[in-house]
Amino acid sequence: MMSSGLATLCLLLLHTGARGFGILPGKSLNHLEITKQAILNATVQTCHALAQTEGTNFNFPTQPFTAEAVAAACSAPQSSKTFHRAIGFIQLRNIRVDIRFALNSSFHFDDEMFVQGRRIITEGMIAVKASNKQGNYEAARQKLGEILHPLQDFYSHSNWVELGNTLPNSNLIRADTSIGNIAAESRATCRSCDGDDCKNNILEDIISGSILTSGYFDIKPIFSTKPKGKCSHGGIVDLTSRIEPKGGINKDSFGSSHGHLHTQAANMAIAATSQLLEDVRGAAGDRPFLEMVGISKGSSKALCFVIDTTKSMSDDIKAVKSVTSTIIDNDVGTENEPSVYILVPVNDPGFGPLIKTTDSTLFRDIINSLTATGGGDDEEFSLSGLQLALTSAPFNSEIFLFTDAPAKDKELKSTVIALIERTQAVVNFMITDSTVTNRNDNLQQSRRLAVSDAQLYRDVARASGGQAVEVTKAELPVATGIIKQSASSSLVTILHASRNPGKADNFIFIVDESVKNLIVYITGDSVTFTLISPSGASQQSTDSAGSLISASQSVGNLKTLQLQKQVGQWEIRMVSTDSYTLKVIGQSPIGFLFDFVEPSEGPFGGFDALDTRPRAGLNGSLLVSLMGSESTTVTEVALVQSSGSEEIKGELVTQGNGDFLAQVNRIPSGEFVVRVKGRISSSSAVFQRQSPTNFRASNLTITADSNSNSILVPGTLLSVPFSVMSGETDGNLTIRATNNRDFDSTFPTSLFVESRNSTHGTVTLLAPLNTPSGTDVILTIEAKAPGGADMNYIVLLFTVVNTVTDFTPPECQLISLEANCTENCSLSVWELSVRVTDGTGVDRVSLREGNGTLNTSLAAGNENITLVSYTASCCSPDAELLVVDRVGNVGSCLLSAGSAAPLSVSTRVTQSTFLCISVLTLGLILTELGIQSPPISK
Ligand SMILES: *[C@@H]1O[C@H](CO)[C@@H](O)[C@H](O)[C@H]1NC(C)=O
Ligand SMILES: *[C@@H]1O[C@H](CO)[C@@H](O)[C@H](O)[C@H]1NC(C)=O
Ligand SMILES: *[C@@H]1O[C@H](CO)[C@@H](O)[C@H](O)[C@H]1NC(C)=O
Ligand SMILES: *[C@@H]1O[C@H](CO)[C@@H](O)[C@H](O)[C@H]1NC(C)=O
Ligand SMILES: *[C@@H]1O[C@H](CO)[C@@H](O)[C@H](O)[C@H]1NC(C)=O
Ligand SMILES: *[C@@H]1O[C@H](CO)[C@@H](O)[C@H](O)[C@H]1NC(C)=O
Ligand SMILES: [Ca+2]
Repeated sequence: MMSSGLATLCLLLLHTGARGFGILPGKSLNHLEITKQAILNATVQTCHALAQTEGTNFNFPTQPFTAEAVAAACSAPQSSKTFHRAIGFIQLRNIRVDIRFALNSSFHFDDEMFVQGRRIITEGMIAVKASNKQGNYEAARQKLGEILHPLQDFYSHSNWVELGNTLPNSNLIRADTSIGNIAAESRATCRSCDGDDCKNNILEDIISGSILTSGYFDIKPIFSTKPKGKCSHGGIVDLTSRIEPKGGINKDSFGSSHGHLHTQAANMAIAATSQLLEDVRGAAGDRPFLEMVGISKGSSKALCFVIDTTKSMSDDIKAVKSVTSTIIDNDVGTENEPSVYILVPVNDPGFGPLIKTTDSTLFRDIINSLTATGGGDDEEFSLSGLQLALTSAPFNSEIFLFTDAPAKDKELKSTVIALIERTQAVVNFMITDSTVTNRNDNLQQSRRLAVSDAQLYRDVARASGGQAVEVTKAELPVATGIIKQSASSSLVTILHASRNPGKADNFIFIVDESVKNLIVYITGDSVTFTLISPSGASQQSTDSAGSLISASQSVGNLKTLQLQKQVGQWEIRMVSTDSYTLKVIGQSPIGFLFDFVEPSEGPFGGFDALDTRPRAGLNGSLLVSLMGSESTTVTEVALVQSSGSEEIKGELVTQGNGDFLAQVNRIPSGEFVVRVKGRISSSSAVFQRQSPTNFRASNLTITADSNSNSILVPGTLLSVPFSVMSGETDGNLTIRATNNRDFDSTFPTSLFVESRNSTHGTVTLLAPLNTPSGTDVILTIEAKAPGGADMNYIVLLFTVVNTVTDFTPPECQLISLEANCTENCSLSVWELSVRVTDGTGVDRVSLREGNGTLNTSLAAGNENITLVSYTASCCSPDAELLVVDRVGNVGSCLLSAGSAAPLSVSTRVTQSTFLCISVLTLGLILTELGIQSPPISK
């Protein structure tokens, strides 16, 4: 236990100690806000450009931008939630750097670690681009968050701002350039200072010579790493600032040593972040870039099927074909169109491959070509198929698994549940009776899944907040109706509860003004209930003429009720002796997102998102974000026991921007859901939302090595050390490591641990040599306590990156230019052809500026050359080509019709009216012209 003295000290550090732009909200701009502003800006720019190319309207949102307003401006209001989540995830990975790598100066550009810091950024950018290219956006976000941290810190920790620069240092996002004139190790950079004098503590010759330096930092009092004469970071935590030369230069907040320059530093960090995002966008293309930040066309949801395709399933496949067709026919082109389609076929032996596409026609063709063969009436690899779907579907997806057979891979249950908790996916099982042919009389019989086999599916469904629908084959078409309802982009869960074993219980839920299309799902045999509306009217389940239920349907074990809309508190009194689940959903723009977070034990405070289950029985925190309306506030966050009525309410701390930290004094040991209540301020009405997912805590704590940089190099064995700390029990832990790519992996299957002590192990992972860059690898390490009742896991995300040696963008070479532009520009055209070449190959050529016609073709016999022809009206005399190579190096070529070239430097470059330069060269030229002045060495 932490003593209260230590706790107080930590609190103090929270307010004063954060290094890098603060990670806690305050008046100064912190990493969270810097990151968010830049992402909002880059998203607006991208949507604006897309609207221009697509010829649609674009209305700039009003400043300051909000996620809601930007999503709406992008014509994707239904992406609001995924946009929020993407920004939040990138932010949390950014501030994690302060927690995991607090003392590694390379991650903060401290100690003049310029080369090392830049390497983190540029190597990370390669991984981000590779991930985007493979459509692995979560991996891209993770790496993006990690590298934005050092990029932003540069402007606070170095003297870039003090040198009088007004633009970001674009060389930090290029691997093959000079970062600037870096101070030699022996060169003094600061003098001791006191009070106001500290504004000018950097030596004059450093400033006048445009010499780049950064502050030294150390929390160890005795052995300082600060060489003689060097600047310090400054502040209470940095002990080097008490050694000559005393004082510091950081601009982390207004209260910092150089706090008078905080605003400049923070604004430049925003601009630098925008610039990095712009480069990532150039490499990805506009649509994939938007996907990366969580903005998609359509519903922002996946339509995801896992289908048993063994012989007995032909009726089921027919139902899937029909529901897929209906969804595609009704929703394509509307805001309910799934943004991505996923299919995992399961057969025997084996399962997969996973098919993921954004092309609805292709998906329909694939579904229509499914046939039911093989497998007999054996058990199938249904959980393996589900695991594959869970590692590929976007966060919060709804997955439908169709089968009539028991799972052959029951041991994967805990892994699947771990992945459900991490992705908050909702898994619905559509379980049909299997038809078996009796050997003796050759007659066909319908056989229901054994209760114990069905229970596995029920458990997984319940954990995810989904349903295990058990019907006959003939009833299936009716049951698939719930798939259509789940397609709505604004689906919210108002209540989800279950009782196993069944018992009578009363459930209360609040319906607010914003909720439409209120639906109640009940699964269970022989359930009866009484519904009581806010006005006090009641209706029994047996009463079909009541006024509260506008429509109801019963098929197999599933009952669906459509409720009349009445705002206020409803009650449903359930009576059943069999197990049952109750779920109330609706459509509303108001929703919430949350992460379990843990206060950092490091020197800088802040909190980190957990990749594991939280600790059982101890206090814990949740970071909750509200979305959908700017005028909502959280009034209550509670952890509600899933199978009982115990509620643990959290204490709320506002974080600004609609975020709240909820601190509970105990995380329950049993399954629980997260319920949020809040107020819509305009109407002071109360709303209620709930996580569909059931969460569990654990007495085991599992951590994995934070030094690994989440990159997997094909052919190189990666070791992932992990440790597990036990609670009160001792004995042998059962360990298992699984990954979504089936890569070779080793791990200890059993580890002995004493109570309250920890044990260590290592998982190794090997990606085969031919693995493409950008492949994402999701590694789940599980530890089961002796007896198997308690389990914890950690889910780690890696990106495969092949070694990159090409850091140069493609180059353009003029082949021909014909421009007969006359006085009246509308009567004449200009045309040119250009050869675009690159060492590793040209990936993409697109038009960034100009409204002419662009045609590209591969040069015969050389796939590293792309031929480009461009024709435009003389009224549009300038154009810019965006040229991207296969590893994502982004360059640009300026094209011009005539002698009125935009830059007078053109002749210096090509001796013609045609100007072709990479973005990098452009930077250098501008520098030479004194337009921008990053110090250049050599
Ligand atoms: C800091 O991080 C970099 C990049 O991951 C790594 O190469 C270096 O070894 C780390 N330094 C220390 C002292 O751990
Ligand atoms: C917004 O992004 C554009 C394009 O990348 C950039 O030119 C501009 O400086 C950015 N604005 C801010 C405030 O960073
Ligand atoms: C954790 O340990 C406590 C005390 O031994 C026990 O009551 C509780 O059930 C355990 N929690 C879990 C999730 O196993
Ligand atoms: C743990 O496993 C080891 C090796 O398999 C075995 O010798 C030992 O008896 C086990 N301990 C317990 C408490 O089960
Ligand atoms: C905890 O385990 C370590 C080895 O992993 C051992 O050296 C230490 O004595 C153990 N502590 C207790 C209290 O059992
Ligand atoms: C420019 O003028 C020449 C000579 O009149 C003609 O052959 C050529 O097609 C013209 N080019 C364009 C792009 O109009
Ligand atoms: Ca290249």
